[in-house]
Amino acid sequence: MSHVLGQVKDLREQCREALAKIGSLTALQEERVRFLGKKGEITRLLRMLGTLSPEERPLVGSTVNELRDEMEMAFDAAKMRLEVLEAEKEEERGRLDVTLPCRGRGWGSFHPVVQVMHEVIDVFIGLGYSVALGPEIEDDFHNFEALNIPSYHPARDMQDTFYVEGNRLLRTHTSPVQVRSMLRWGAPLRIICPGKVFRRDSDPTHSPMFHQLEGLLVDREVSIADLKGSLEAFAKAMFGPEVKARYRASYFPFTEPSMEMDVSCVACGGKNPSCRICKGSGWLEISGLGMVHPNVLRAGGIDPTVYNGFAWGMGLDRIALLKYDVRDLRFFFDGDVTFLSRGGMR
Ligand code: 2NM
Repeated sequence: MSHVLGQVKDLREQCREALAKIGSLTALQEERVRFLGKKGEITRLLRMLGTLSPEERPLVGSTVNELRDEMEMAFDAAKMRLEVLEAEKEEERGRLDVTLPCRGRGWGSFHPVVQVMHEVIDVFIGLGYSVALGPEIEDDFHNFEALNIPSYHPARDMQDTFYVEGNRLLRTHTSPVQVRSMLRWGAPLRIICPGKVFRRDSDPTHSPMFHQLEGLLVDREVSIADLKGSLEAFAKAMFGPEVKARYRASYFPFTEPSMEMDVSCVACGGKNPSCRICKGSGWLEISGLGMVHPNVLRAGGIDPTVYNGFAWGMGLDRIALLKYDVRDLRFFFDGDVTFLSRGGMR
């Protein structure tokens, strides 16, 4: 038997082994060149035919040709198999796994001051009050004159009030809404007025724009006990049933008598002499209040010989400051979303 036939046998075996190991189309192409290329193994065998005797040549030649045809078919089959495999891998890479948890987009939330505003509104709605709203740009009559604030009062000074064109001003409190409500609805009246107010002031505890909620009740034979009833019900609903209240004499042009209400410290309950919230005093100033001055009722078109009433006002920003232990009031208005969506402010 020709030595070439032995090489054909070896080569068939080599090719079979090589094909079994191939894992990619690039490797397949390299092997195809090694066996079937112009300078490959088959070509080498065909060249050797010239060294054989004429008797041997036809049989060996056709055996080599058979091997070549066999190899070509084997390579074609392997190519198809690998193409299918690689297509499947590619599809796997691009597949969407709908069971994966999605990336959160983050939920929006109400501004802390608005949250406090809604809490306070809810409490007074429960006590039978209605919400009244009014313009932020006001006139001298509704913001000052009708509230018994005389023209020489320092609050009217350019230093304290933002004046705008046309003899108008940015309201310095929400009381003008109560004047408008008295004129529009008359007595009896039970309203709360939440909203933005403006004063020329800016430091860690003052912002030129802040939020107030004022209340007004007008009826016959209203007493200070009624006022304390409303405000203490509010304090308990807002800060917890344990909270205590105390009153200190004060002065406002629009009420007589006037007082301020403190509540026992929501952080330490008056038990921590170095409390950051109450500065060790045990008390927090929450609200100014009083019996509505007869001049104010008269300016509101209500007869003070028939009706009387009480009113109070509080700073919503200050309550939010205490509630969320924020150091600087101005953080509330810097628009920093990270601060505004901090834990506990949801
Ligand atoms: C306060 C304190 C005391 C008040 C009075 C009135 C009105 F319009 F009825 F006269 N509204 N709000 C008032 C009374 C406001 O804020 C510290």
